[in-house]
Amino acid sequence: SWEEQYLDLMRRIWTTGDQRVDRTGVGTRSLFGAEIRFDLAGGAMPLITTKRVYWKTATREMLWFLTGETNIRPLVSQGVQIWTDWPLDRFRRETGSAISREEFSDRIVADAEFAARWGDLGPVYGKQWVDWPVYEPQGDGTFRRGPGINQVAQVVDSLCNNPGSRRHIIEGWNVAELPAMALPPCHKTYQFHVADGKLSGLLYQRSCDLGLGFAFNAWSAALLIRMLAQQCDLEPGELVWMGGDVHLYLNHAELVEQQLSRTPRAAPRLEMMRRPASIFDYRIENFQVSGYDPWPAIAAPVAV
Ligand code: DHF
Ligand code: TMP
Repeated sequence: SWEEQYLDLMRRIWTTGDQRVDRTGVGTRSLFGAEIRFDLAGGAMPLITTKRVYWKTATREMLWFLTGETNIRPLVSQGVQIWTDWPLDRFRRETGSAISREEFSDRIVADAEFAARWGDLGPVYGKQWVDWPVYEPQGDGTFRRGPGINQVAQVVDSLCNNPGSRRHIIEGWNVAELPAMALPPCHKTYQFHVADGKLSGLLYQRSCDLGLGFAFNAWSAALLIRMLAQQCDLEPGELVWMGGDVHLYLNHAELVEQQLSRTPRAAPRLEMMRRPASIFDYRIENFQVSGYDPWPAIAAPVAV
């Protein structure tokens, strides 16, 4: 099964991965270059069963990307805290404050001005996906900011009208804007492919936290395929996940041990309850998961 591919990769990295002190100082074991494939036929989804994964949280994050928003406020307002640690870290560093995570996220929700000042991640995924900046030459050696490019809308258009294209790509890696981002994109490139009425998608992830981020990234990539397929009247095909630096943090020993001792269960299915007018009109209540019977959740620290 697909989850066995994932657990095999986890075992291989934990036992033979190259150990180094990474950017965060936590330390990882790492392997370079990996592929995992998942068949989405019949509505099946790559949702890890060897621990409970909060698919609604990951779905809310994906819907947030599609709005083009880069401020964590709409996420935090929905109780989604997966991006809170980075703005919090910056706030503490720049102000010397010892504010707690709870206090910080309460303030992000309560105070719009505070959120505007401290809650933004910079031009990350959402911004690049739906508003990639364009600079138009003015003929006198200067450039003016033109209307941004909506890559997601362009991909919907090309999938519907030119399905055989080899250029269905959504790219997050805007080299010029990397310095302004809280984190350079991890799930940086999505490519789509239509064959036989089926839509497949490939995600290239340059850096993968196999214990924490991966579960979200695999779910979200499949979700994006499902939404695009629905918009273009295609059947879901395959998700091909490719990892560059795939690693396990050294403080995830407990998680690794637990997950490797558990037997995967059947993949759940995702039902989409409505077909919105566009890819940008999905709501959390449009998604329903059935047949998800995971092992218990495993808490693990996130390296900031
Ligand atoms: N940094 C690192 N070191 N690893 C990541 O996976 C990561 N992911 C980012 C940003 N930076 C990162 C964005 N995505 C969690 C999941 C995804 C995510 C960030 C954090 C996370 O903490 N998951 C927990 C709790 C989930 C919840 O709050 O519901 C989990 O157990 O899955
Ligand atoms: P890096 O920028 O130094 O590679 O650190 C980013 C870390 O976050 C790395 O452990 C990978 C992890 N990550 C994911 O696995 N998935 C994600 O979606 C994000 C945003 C980060």
